[in-house]
Amino acid sequence: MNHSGVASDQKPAVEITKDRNGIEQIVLRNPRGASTRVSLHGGQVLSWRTDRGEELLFTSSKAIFKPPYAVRGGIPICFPQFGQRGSLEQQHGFARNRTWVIEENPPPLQSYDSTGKAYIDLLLKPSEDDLKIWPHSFEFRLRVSLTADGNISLISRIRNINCKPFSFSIAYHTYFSISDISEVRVEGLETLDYLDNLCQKERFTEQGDALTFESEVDKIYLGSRDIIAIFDHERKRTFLIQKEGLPDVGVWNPWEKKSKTMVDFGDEEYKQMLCVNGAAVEKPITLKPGEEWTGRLELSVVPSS
Ligand code: TA6
Repeated sequence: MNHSGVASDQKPAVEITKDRNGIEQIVLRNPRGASTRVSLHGGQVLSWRTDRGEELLFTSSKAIFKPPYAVRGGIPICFPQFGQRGSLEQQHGFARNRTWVIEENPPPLQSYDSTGKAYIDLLLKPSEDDLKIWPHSFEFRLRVSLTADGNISLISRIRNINCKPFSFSIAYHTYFSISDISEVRVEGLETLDYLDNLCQKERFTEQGDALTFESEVDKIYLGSRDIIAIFDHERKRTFLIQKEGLPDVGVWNPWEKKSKTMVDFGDEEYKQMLCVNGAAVEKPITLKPGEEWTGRLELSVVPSS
């Protein structure tokens, strides 16, 4: 048995590697062979594979894997803002463009926990330059886990270590890999109000049917239930999004015209992806000095007819 408590012919539960730019990545595996891969660039989940090695998250073939770009795919962490044009360098904040570190407590090469879950704890703190553009000291701890069933969970704990309150927005900008955007429907957002980014964030109310897609969509659904389902009819599978502390859900597909304007996205790739993002956007979260916020997202995939 090696130090991770895994038979020597098995790969370790937690493995630290590097990408082609020398940026550290952590691979988490479960005993059945499912895996997920997280980059220290942005604390971004880049891959989530089934025990048969099937990739469940979308990453563009034109993605740029080095700063200052966020990788176009996986699960970028949008913090401390989302969809705001203005002071910060990017509309979705700087967390996804920063180098995170591995928290050594407990040691990262820990084997599975008692439930067969492999996990890694990452930490982001603002640099001096970050504090110049966003003058609020924080500690952002992110635990990425892969369960024995092959589900991934992201638990964010954001603590205000400032001497005055601050507010933030957050989104897990999740790129799901799908068979064909015209074969997909989303359930759990019916009848909710939403802000439409294609209509100057004007507020509308969703109709009573499941969402299907025939054109560009860029909406933030407000006050949603804590479980959303994405049915991929052709692949006969359903993604389940379970969340806590994330009242809103972003839904985005750039469709054909917008795709052609994105250098890190293929012209036809809109057909194979859909973003459904657990978020807290409409009402930013305010933390008093010393206060900590926790937000959880768990993704699973189940067979469906
Ligand atoms: O998820 C919705 C959205 O705000 C879209 O408007 C689009 O800009 C997308 O995020 C991607 O943003 P990014 O900054 O990653 O290119």
